[in-house]
Amino acid sequence: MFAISPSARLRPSPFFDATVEAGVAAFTVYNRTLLPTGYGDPDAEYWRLLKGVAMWDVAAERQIELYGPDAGRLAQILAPRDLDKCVVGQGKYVALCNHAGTLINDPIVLKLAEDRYWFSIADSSILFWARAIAVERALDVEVFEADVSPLAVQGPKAEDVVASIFGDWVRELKYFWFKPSEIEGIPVAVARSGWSKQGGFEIYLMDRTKGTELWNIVAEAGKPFDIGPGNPNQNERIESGLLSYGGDTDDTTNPFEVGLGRYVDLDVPDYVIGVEALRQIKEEGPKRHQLGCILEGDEPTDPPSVWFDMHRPDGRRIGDLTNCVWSRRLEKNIGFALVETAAQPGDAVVVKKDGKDVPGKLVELPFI
Ligand code: THG
Repeated sequence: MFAISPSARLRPSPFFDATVEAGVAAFTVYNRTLLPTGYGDPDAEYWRLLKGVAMWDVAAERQIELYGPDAGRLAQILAPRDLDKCVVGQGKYVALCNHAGTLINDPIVLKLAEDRYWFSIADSSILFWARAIAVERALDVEVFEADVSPLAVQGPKAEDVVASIFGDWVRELKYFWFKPSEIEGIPVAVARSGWSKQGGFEIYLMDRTKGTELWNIVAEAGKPFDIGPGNPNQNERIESGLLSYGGDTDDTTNPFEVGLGRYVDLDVPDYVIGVEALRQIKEEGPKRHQLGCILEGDEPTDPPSVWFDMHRPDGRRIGDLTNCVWSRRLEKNIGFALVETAAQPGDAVVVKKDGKDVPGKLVELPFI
């Protein structure tokens, strides 16, 4: 294999040393940050998330901060979702779009104060976007990347672990809500969130010099629950139907095509970027939609993560299989189909994969 050369452009995660100590085996690059993708035992990492508790470094989900008198106004201009009733301490999942209604990121928006928001972003450069819009709309707001790094604790036992560190108040947190806190002098915010359907929390580290300390506090508290390291788990998130922006979307994807329509409010004011295009797309009906696809055969295949052409059995191309993983619960290879809307659950398809025609069937999402 090959190594990735360090550079000042490739930012370290505050948890980097701790993940190396924990035996990290692979990284990807996300928001110009190294993101751990495995510790060498994918079976154990999967079942730990399903049955117990896993902790993982998601410092790569960077926080774009909007700070100043017009922060709320800028947040609403950027987000085609009604933020009017969003209160301090609340987070909302947002389908960020450009003027054409094309998805450009899918952040969680956290309201820290009336004049302070974080956009906890997926992998695209929202800093430049938000700054440009702020200037174009003559807003009184600063836009910068806050050096704040989420550490995920996920799985059915995550709540017990996080409650044992911070107290039982974390059990009352609603989904995507968060609260600033402190542990052994380390400033954090504790949120109920995370990129899995197994439940859990994200601890946002606000002092980057304390990454190893925070990692060790969680690892220690998790010991009675058999905690171990994990990663944003592709197998679980595909079974659960969670979207990967940039993984399952391309340069023309709109929110309605990939199941994010339920997070779009079309009655926000016209000044919200993309809303006019989104209304039109909604009226005309999206041209593609996202379904599940179950492939024939029971030989596990896991990434390389590339898109595969998807056809009808008669050879006509209908779209793409945007990912493909082995489902340990279904014991099948599964993936997301991004296909023309005429293609429906139950339809037979053929996937052009590894030089072969692999038969498959379209199904509703989520798989499980
Ligand atoms: N953590 C943080 N920021 C992030 C991500 C993260 N920003 C980008 C990306 N990941 C956001 N993606 C998602 C997508 C879905 C969910 C969480 C993050 C999710 N959705 C639930 C669902 O689909 O059922 C609930 C959504 C709802 O009902 O509002 O959990 O991982 N910090």
